[in-house]
Amino acid sequence: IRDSSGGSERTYVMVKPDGVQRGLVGEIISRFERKGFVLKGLKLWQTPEELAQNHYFELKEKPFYPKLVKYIISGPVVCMAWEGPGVVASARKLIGVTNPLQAEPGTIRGDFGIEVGRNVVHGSDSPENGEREIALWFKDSELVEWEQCITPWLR
Ligand code: RTP
Ligand code: MG
Repeated sequence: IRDSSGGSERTYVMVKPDGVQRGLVGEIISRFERKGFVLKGLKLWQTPEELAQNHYFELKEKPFYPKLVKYIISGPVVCMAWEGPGVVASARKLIGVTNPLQAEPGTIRGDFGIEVGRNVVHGSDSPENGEREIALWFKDSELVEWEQCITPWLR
């Protein structure tokens, strides 16, 4: 739908079941919002197992894959599509490295986690995967095309 060569790109961010249970949804949305990215899709829902398997298909051979899928379907998640220049890499920085014990303070995982299997949040690792994951988790009708009026104050 959108030409990512135009300087803007999209990423898929998800508050994982532990983040939802712990009441971190607002905190996490807030960090992306204050950074200046634009929210294009948002929903809370219970993930079907097949979707979780599809989302993590690249990790299918990893020993932790079955536990990972179980974790992702263990409770509701909050799905987000965020847009902005460089949003994929920037979201990964805001989120922090995979293992929360290694993640820098100030990052979401660095501030809120201690366990790699309970690392609070997901972010796409490339613009291609951003588009793939947004298409996987959202119907077209759940994504809203809108312009943020404060953009001139940001960039
Ligand atoms: P994510 O995809 O969730 O944003 O995380 P990531 O890119 O930082 O890490 P990735 O390698 O894609 O792994 C996906 C998720 O699998 C779980 N994991 N467990 N050694 C382990 O037990 C292990 N390694 C990875 C984590 O929940 C990780 O976020
Ligand atoms: Mg990943």
